[in-house]
Amino acid sequence: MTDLPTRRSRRLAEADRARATEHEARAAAAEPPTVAIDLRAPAPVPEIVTGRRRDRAPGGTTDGSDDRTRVMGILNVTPDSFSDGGLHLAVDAAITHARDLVAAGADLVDVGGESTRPGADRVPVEVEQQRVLPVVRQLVSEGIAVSVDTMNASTAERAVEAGAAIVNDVSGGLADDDMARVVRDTGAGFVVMHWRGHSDRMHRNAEYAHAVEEVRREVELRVAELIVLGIREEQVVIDPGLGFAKHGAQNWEILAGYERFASIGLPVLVAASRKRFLDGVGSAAGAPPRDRDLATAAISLLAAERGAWGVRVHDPAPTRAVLDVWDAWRAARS
Ligand code: PMM
Repeated sequence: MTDLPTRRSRRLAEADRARATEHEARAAAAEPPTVAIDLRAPAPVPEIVTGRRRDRAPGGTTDGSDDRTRVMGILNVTPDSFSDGGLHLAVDAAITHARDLVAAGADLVDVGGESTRPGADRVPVEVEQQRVLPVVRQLVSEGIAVSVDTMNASTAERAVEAGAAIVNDVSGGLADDDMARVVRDTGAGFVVMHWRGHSDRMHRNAEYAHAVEEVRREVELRVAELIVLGIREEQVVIDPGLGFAKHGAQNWEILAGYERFASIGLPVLVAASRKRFLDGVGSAAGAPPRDRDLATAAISLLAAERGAWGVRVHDPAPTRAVLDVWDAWRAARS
């Protein structure tokens, strides 16, 4: 007799093992799918998004209980933005300009490293981050509220880690599949702009039977998708995307239809500053974009009067002046 297994007993053992593996595979396949439940408390949403703005104007309330329209100052750290491209490309110049924006009345500074003007090419994400992250870090260290204007999830994530309160994404999360996760996990504010494609093709996409209703429906749908992906309503600010896949007159229709956007029930950002549809309105036709700041301020006032959450402007001074007038007017009424 020997202890060595016979060929037959080896075959039987192999057959047993094969049956066991098959059984395990069948059991695994039959198991119900597991659902991951995130038990972490949701990250708090910054107050600049949800809360009331610090009182600054004469005639406003002193208990901090007003909720006036926020002024978002534009800081394009780019060589090619349509109105200020190349002016603030160096980190020092960008930081100096951000301080000027705040001194002129901006409540927060919107830092972007990729131009989205019609026809603009995409910028490598590393270049975008080299432009914006040092600026975001410095501004945050000075106590300045910052939003980051980006379509890239990794830039958004790093900027929020550096202290940015808001992600301002002109694509509303459509350009990068990972954006919704970043916004959901960080609790950052999220500006969801109406978008129909990248700058190289946005003019071809400006086809509407009824611009206001179609833009409204598309914004509402996008927000619903984001909510399904786990973003909370209180994180969201909507923006109809003036100048993005919209021809001149369509932008005026959108502004005139402001209440349709407000009726979605979310805060609204109006970003008309210096855009081409303002050419010749309140300034000479063909004048440089910076000559459109008075027209921009007029739109800021009309938007604030309708309760806009914020206005996004290149030069906060005229906008701050008209908003202070509106605050004094309101204060006298109540
Ligand atoms: N427009 C530009 C860039 N970012 N962000 C939002 N939310 N809305 C806009 O309309 C918008 C934006 C266009 O370029 P600019 O920075 O020179 O204004």
